[in-house]
Amino acid sequence: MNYDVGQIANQFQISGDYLNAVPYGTGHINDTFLITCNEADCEIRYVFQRINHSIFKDPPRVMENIVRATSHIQHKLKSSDVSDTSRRVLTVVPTINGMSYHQDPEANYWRCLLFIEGTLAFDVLETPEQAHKAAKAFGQFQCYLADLPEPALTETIPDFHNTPKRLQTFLQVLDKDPCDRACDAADEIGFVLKHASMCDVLIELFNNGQIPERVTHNDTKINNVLFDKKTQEGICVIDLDTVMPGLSLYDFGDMVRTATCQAAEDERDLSRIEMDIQFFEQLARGYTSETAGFLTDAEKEHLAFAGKLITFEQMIRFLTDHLSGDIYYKIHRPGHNLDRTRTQMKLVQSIMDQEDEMNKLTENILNTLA
Ligand code: ADP
Ligand code: GN1
Ligand code: MG
Repeated sequence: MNYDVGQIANQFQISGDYLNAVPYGTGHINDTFLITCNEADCEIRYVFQRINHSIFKDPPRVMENIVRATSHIQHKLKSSDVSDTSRRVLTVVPTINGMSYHQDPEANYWRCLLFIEGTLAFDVLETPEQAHKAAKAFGQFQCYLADLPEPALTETIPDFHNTPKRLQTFLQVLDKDPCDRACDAADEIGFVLKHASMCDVLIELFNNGQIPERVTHNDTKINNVLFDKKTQEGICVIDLDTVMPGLSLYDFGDMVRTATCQAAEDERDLSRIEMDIQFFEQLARGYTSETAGFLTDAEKEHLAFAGKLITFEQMIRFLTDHLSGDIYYKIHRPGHNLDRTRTQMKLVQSIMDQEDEMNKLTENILNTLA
């Protein structure tokens, strides 16, 4: 769809004159644009995003969450001795009316963020050290938000990581098979049915009080952390639409899913899909270096399991969308969600094959920290 982003940019308190807008990033949900403005012959850049309101049903509440979380982190950074605070947390640029979003005449919701210069985002990591740095950034993000004052953040997508509900929805769609696609996905459907019992594990630990609810990011896909080009540090956690109450293990699990595999989420050559234990080790080291002080025993014991569960959950989500006719995730070719399903299935299998080793690793790492 075409949008007059220049017109929308005029609604925000941006500096300089609007020059141009280009589509940006590889996200599956929102529409992201990079805007360039000119002020006294200097380029100033912003990120504009159209919030996908068929997925986020209440964009004003999404923005309220984001403003609360980013203001809290900004406040913490300012009272610490770190430099560069405006590059370490997103800054929401207000509209000319002082709002955090603008609603256009077609009822689309738009937001504007400062573009964080001198950074890179990766869909696939290049080195285990990057996994360490990304996990440290996500761990630190959880720490910063651990004392966010009441009231609780709004649940922007209810039951987002409720894996048993994701399974239920899958079974309902499978039953109807509305696009007659189940016949192409027999192996994948069989895999979900065979391993379905893992879906209940974290929710049961939560219900038993062994795992607490925390403020979590819930979408810790690896391209949601920006790396500083000079220092290589994981400098800023972005894509904050799903920051809300959740389990810390959802965040660690999604890091395992996206940071330990050396191929893209939609890779068709499945021989390239494997959980790389070196990346996993660095991920666990980076994450626990920030969070070991507050994680409960049950959280620590389920780090590897969370990687398996969240990858399985993602497999279920992609497969459900394939069977439903591709209504949730953006697709760029026919069968795209089925390709994505297959990479996730292969990755779950690879995690299962290495789960004992992963558990030994996390235990050793935590022992050395204790
Ligand atoms: P989506 O929800 O579609 O994944 P994101 O908020 O993750 O959208 O943005 C998409 C991409 O745009 C990111 O992966 C990153 O490359 C880039 N990006 C987003 N926000 C910023 C920012 N403030 N500064 C620099 N790059 C950004
Ligand atoms: C979506 O927006 P993006 O691309 O960062 C999705 C995540 C999935 C991910 C799979 C709100 O994330 O939950 O894990 O795709 N976001 C939402 O790539 O559903
Ligand atoms: Mg993103």
